Amino acid sequence: MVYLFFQQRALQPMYQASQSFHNLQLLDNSHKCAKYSPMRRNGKTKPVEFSEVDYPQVEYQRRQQFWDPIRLALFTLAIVAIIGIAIGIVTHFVVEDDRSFYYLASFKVTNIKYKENYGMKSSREFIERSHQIERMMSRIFRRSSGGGRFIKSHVIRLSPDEQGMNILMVLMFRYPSTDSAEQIKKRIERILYQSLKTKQLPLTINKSSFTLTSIDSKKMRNLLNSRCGIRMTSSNMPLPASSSTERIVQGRETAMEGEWPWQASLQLIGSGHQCGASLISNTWLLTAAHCFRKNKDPSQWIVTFGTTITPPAVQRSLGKIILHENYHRETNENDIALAQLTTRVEFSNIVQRVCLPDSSIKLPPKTSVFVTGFGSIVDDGPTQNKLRQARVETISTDVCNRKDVYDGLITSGMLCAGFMEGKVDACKGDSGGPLVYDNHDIWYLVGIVSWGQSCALPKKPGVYTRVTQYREWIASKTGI
Ligand code: 4AZ
Repeated sequence: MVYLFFQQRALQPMYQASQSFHNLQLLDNSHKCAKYSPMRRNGKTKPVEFSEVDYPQVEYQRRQQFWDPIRLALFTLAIVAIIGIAIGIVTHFVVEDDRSFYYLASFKVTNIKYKENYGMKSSREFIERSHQIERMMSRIFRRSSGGGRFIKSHVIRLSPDEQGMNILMVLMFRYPSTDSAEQIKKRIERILYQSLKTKQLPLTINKSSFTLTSIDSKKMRNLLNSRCGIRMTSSNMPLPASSSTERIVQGRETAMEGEWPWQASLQLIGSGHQCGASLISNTWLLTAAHCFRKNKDPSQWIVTFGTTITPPAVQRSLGKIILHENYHRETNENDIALAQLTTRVEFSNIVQRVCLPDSSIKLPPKTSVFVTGFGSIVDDGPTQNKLRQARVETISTDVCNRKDVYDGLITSGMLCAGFMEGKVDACKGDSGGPLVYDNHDIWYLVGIVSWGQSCALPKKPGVYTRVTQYREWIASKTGI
């Protein structure tokens, strides 16, 4: 195919030249042809005249001149080079195509004592310890010779052991699809054992306890599903942290399916989208209490997941609505509610739960957080069919309570986020939806869109329900 294409292109100009400029060429070359011509009249050289019958003969001679040995050699060389490059490209994309390899690693660490809170995945102790282990794995594999092959690791479980504690984690790599899982396993073990010998690692790993098992992507996803707040692309790759967006008012449409897999849309049958909500387990959603002002009857509501309202990726009905007992519509205090699905949703790359933060977690002012929703992009505008996202920053309660801002209306159960200059904000229809914080690629629900004076006005940032304040209330109603 490649060869034919080249040949056609190489010969085309020659034919064109000889055919289009037939007459002109014959006149132009007349002095050269005359030299060899036997036709002389009156001792004078006459221009050679060719009849149509002579033409193929001339063309043949011209071709013979063109294909002298050097040209022929160069042409053959070029063809061979092109075939070589084509084979290289095909090999690269077909044979050398990389694919993901997943492993379950289990090992003992002997220099750390197990703490009871390690059993709770949302505890600060579990989070900090798992980050330390994941960072260590990253150091081991990223700095090794095949460093670019390591994608990431996730701790699945920390459990007690007489010598310290047991760690169970998944490791993800990308290698050429032609490599076997066994070959890669040997490579991984070699890198790890080498690091145990030569690197100063913060954790003492008992080498003889180390086991590595190759697992498929389904098993890997099931294992990761035991953890919240993880985003994956459809090809089972972890999604990178969102790129910052400068400008749900002045935000952008969400780029990818699965970017905000906990986002839900709460819809009143017959009236469409009303509010956002966040998935916190297979059956529970967290949202704002004010979303149910119009209607508290669960049978009148449906819930959808996915980046568009129509068509939805997944749809469920509601079985139960629990409003906070102390929700006050006049002051917006305790603007939080739970909604339970009639049937559970299975976690996938598109539907996933967000992590609830430990009640002790505090975000300093100006921390980057993301708000997402199907709300309007201008005050009093229509609902958006495509999910939108915006990066905003946390604002301290002291600043938010200033006379020129919200003049003391912000209570301990509220959190302000946005920008003092306005411009980027949640708006009508985003209510009940998530404000999330990324901690080492694990996403935490830190706020619920609650209220604000209009949208995106200067000195009137968005006000969110402070989720950490309601951690015990959520646990008391759901057991989560
Ligand atoms: C609303 O009406 C609403 N700018 C939500 C968020 C904000 C204002 C109003 C914050 O649902």
